[in-house]
Amino acid sequence: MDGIQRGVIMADWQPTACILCECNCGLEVQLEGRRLAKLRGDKRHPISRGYACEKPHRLDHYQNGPHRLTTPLRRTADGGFEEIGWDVAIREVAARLAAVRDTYGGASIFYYGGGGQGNHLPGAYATATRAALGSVFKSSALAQEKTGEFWVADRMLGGQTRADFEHCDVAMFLGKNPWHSHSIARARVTLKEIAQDPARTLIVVDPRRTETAALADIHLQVRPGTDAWLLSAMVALLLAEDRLDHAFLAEADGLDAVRAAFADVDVAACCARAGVDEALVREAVDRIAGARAFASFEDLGVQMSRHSTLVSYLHRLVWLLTGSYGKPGTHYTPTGLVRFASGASGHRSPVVGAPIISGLVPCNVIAEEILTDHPGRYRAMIVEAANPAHSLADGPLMREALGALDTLVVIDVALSETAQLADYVLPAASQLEKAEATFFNFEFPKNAFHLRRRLLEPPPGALPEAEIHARLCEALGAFDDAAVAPLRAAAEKGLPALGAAFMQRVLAHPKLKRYASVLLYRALGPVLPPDLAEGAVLLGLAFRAAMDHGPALARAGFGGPPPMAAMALFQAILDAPSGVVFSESRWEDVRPKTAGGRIQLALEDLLAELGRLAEPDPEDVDFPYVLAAGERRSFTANTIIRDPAWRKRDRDGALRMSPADAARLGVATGDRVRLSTRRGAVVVVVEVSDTMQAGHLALPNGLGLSGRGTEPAGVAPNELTSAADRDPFAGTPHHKYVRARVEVA
Ligand SMILES: Nc1nc2c(c(=O)[nH]1)N[C@H]1C(S)=C(S)[C@@H](COP(=O)(O)OP(=O)(O)OC[C@H]3O[C@@H](n4cnc5c(=O)[nH]c(N)nc54)[C@H](O)[C@@H]3O)O[C@H]1N2
Ligand SMILES: Nc1nc2c(c(=O)[nH]1)N[C@H]1C(S)=C(S)[C@@H](COP(=O)(O)OP(=O)(O)OC[C@H]3O[C@@H](n4cnc5c(=O)[nH]c(N)nc54)[C@H](O)[C@@H]3O)O[C@H]1N2
Ligand code: SF4
Ligand SMILES: [Mo]
Repeated sequence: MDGIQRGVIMADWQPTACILCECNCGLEVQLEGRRLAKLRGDKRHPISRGYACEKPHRLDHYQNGPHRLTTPLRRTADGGFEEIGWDVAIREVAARLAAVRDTYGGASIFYYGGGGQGNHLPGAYATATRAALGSVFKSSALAQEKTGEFWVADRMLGGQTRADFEHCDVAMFLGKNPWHSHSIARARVTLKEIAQDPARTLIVVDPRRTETAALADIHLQVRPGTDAWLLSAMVALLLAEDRLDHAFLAEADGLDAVRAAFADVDVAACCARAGVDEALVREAVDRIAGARAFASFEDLGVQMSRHSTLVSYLHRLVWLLTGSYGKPGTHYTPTGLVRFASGASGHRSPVVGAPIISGLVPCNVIAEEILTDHPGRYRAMIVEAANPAHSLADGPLMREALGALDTLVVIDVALSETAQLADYVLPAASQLEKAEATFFNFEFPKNAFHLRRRLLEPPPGALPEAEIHARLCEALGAFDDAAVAPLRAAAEKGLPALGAAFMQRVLAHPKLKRYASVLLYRALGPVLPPDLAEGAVLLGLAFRAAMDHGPALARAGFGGPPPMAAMALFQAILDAPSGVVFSESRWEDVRPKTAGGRIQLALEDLLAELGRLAEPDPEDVDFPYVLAAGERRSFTANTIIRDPAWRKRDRDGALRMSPADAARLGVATGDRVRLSTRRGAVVVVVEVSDTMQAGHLALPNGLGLSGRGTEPAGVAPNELTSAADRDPFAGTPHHKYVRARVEVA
């Protein structure tokens, strides 16, 4: 019996999932008391199929680290915290936020977060609390990475896209290192398969010879921040040599405008500016244009660098001009359980007037929207499952802004950098102490959803977010027992009765519909198995999915009228501890969802930007290096695990630098240097790495944490970044392009 170890009886392997990146690979865990003693990939998970990287084996540092909070905290007059009971906490938080709402309006209550890499149910329940408070504006990490891409994708194709790397013959990763950062299912297996097959080509665009680049057939080792030039050259070559898929482009508008805009692009000059050999660029273009199926993924290396929104656009031109859309091995719009992003909303933020894309205020303007005497400023904030004091640009400015709020409420498992600034900290049950899930469901044609079951009781004093939001709504008087009682009675009779009561009593009433998530939790939660109670909201989400994606759900076995399909799907989610395939789409149904149903190739505002690329970069003699502030490495996971002891290697998160720069400065691996930018300065340990090009520096993300449960290790990258350093269209930060200087410490 392999279940008996050191005298402790271990339970069987129990299914759960990894929470350290968006892949959420299925895991199996053996518990030893409350310890996550053994972890392995879960072969029954429909997407990861047993795959897991090295990181989750040390997940116990998340579950049982010294950072865990077990009682609500209230700020004291002397600036410290005191422990308070839940009743007091809920009553006071509700009263404080209601007072802000009543004095300044609900629009002054800002919501940030809602989930990280492993937990999206908090955001679903928070919709009810936000409705009760009249909160209008919100944001999350997506508004510092993906909103530029969302905006472009929405205008060109009417929806977000992902790529099918399993079936492509030419793959490209643009500012993306999936060997470490993953984001695609079973990344290392897929990368090796492409690399080892002589009939397939792997192209990597990255200034650093990353682990992924080392596997590539073609590594376009751009100078940092020059992707706009490289991609302009690629598009210009496709046009000049007529390597276009004309049959495909018959369904697209704007080709002539694109042609005209690229007529003057000087390919040789662009390649020179990007620092890449023109012959290699031509070879890459030749492989892409000649591909049977081309799949490509852009990520932070370009989305957090100069011209990021323009690059998202040029990137799409490369794959649309070659017809790489709507065929196996190319690009598609996933059939999600919830709509993940919705492009432009046309709204603007109240103070700065920044564009709100996919409902999210750009992260880089949040501090500016607080630190002002503008009447529309944010005065209170709820932060849930996010750590903006650490993760947003310009840490010092963010801390000042969070400190200037009338009320800051933080819902977290740890006393994070953000929680340390809060007026109230509400301790959440960990992601193994409640049912939890994410909406990072991007697979195609079969797509899967995984509701993980609770494996451990929360410690006394910590509550699941569902319960926290239900209590806050009740304290705010959002609804009363009379609204819940008939739903509860129906739930006790079974799902069909609840479904009917829910449609009739909640969805048909605009006032109650806003509280649907929490009403479902109150009515259905107690009837569900206790390890699935927080999954109640999924019934409502399944209803929406059934309305939006009937045929795809039916192909996966959830047919019939939407209410029937929704209930069958919900039941299947409850019954599948390792996840369930919920939709099956068809490649022939991958069609642009733009207003006219046609692909829009010409985005005039972005085409106009091309002209600006001819301008020379001013030399920056004071800050001659380019710093990538926030690289993904083997043992980084944003700030989800706070104890540096979890990292087997690179505990202090070294600053990577090229051998040439190290020689010039006279430093070696292990030495300390002073790294400064216009915003700040830190002292950091150096790692000399021949994967770096001269003039380029890289710091890992997620380090430099402070406070209870952590020891000093590494530096916080956003002590060095500036909020003003952002994309002119989407407001996303230039974290990968921070001008810097290095001196021997
Ligand atoms: N191990 C680990 N995995 C993670 C995470 C984690 O914290 N740790 N976080 C998850 C999250 S939240 C995200 S968003 C993803 C992000 O995943 P990635 O975007 O892959 O992560 P990064 O390492 O930040 O950046 C990718 C690459 O961009 C390159 N780069 C830097 N500057 C430039 C440039 O100017 N041009 C180009 N073309 N490339 C450039 C870097 O050298 C780096 O290899 O990772 C997820 N996965
Ligand atoms: N300079 C620089 N800055 C960056 C980046 C970069 O590359 N460079 N990357 C950016 C990117 S892509 C991202 S995604 C962000 C990530 O930054 P954030 O979105 O701010 O999130 P995390 O660091 O993942 O913090 C998650 C928080 O959730 C808490 N938590 C964990 N489990 C639970 C739970 O069950 N319930 C609750 N309520 N809380 C929980 C953790 O303790 C932690 O405080 O960082 C961004 N910041
Ligand atoms: S790939 Fe991501 S989700 Fe999968 S095991 Fe690694 S860190 Fe966890
Ligand atoms: Mo991210």
